[in-house]
Amino acid sequence: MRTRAAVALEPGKPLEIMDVNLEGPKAGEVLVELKATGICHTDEFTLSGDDPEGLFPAILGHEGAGIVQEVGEGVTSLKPGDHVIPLYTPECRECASCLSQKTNLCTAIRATQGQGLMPDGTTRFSMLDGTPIYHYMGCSTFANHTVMPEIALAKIDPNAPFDKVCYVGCGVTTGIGAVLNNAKVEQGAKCAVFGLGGIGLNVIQGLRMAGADMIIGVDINPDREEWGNRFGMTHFVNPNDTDNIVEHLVNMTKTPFDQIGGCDYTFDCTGNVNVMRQALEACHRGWGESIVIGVAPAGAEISTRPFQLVTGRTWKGSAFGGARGRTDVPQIVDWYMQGKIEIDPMITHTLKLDEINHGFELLRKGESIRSVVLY
Ligand code: NAD
Ligand code: AHE
Ligand code: ZN
Repeated sequence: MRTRAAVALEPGKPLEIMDVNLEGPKAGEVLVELKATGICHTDEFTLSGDDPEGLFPAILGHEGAGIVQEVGEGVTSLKPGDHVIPLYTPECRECASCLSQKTNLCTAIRATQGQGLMPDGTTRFSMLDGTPIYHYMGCSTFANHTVMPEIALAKIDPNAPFDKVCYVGCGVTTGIGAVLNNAKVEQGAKCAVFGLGGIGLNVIQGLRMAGADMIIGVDINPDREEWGNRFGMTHFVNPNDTDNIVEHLVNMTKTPFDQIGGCDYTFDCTGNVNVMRQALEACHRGWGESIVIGVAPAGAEISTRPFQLVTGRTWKGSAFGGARGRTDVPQIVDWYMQGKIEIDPMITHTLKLDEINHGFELLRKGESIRSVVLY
């Protein structure tokens, strides 16, 4: 079949909107008609050329929602008409990682996914002249239709609005999940969130759910203070207004009883390795944990004095909020439908596919929280 897609032909260039060929689903695969997709900073990261796994030409996008059109041989858990969210972290429930119950990082198809291919080692997308187009993060949601492995689709409430719950496909789950699944933040905790964009604001609403006492937002964009306030932030710091952000946060968290100070949990949602260091060092001596969510460019490395770890701080990472997609994503959609979490106000712009490059511009300029493309 043919479908309409935004194709990343080269790093650093705008996406090109064009008709592309899409082969139907093979065994274990599913054809999905996408109804909406968000634009995440990771799409911009890969488009910029900073992603060591970046391949071109590719159809980017990994934050979608849509309807199953057709299923390949052997698919049992989905049927045409089901509403689904594509998962860049699948859940096969059979691999060593899934069975370990220690991680959400299913390894069933990770190797081919990183090569921009379906699990059988081929691509379903091609240009009209036959040039193959790579898949992206196993999803490629910047196309009106895509083919996905069955294990990488979460079946969701058919009443959930696509234009909102597509955001559960990455940003919402990543932010809330990092708090609940990875950090396991307890009531009364003192926390700092670095970077209040599409991910950081969801960390903030996760911290509100967890009952944190101090939710300190840190961002160089002063407009983000108002955004943080809307979702439960209790304090805001612009690092440009202080000589030493680490000392500043440590002082803010001191009490008459605890003159050591430091955060119980910090979250990096910037992808900047200097910020990751600040986030670690702003943690409380003896127990503070820092969760790295941001994705750093090829070649970037984190550093700190080992003494920071010797004295009890822990550095952790989080992918897709530690969520097991087929199990947890439908539940997060239900939380949204029940009014337990907010999504609507974070979707600042809705665009047509033809306008997708404008969505990237808004993201680069810090003028959007989430732009969503509607098909
Ligand atoms: P975004 O562009 O919406 O937000 C980034 C925010 O960080 C902005 O508000 C920006 O002003 C702020 N910022 C930039 N530099 C800063 C600094 N030095 N100090 C403080 N704040 C700073 O991006 P997003 O969509 O929220 O994504 C955030 C990061 O998370 C990206 O690196 C993205 O690739 C990554 N990400 C990771 C996962 C995961 O599973 N680990 C999932 C989604 C996104
Ligand atoms: N390809 C990059 C790493 C990208 C990365 O870390 N991706 C996150 C999801 S970001 C979503 O917006 C992730 O889940 N990673 C786990 C995985 O298996 O990819 C690089 O540096 O090579
Ligand atoms: Zn993302």
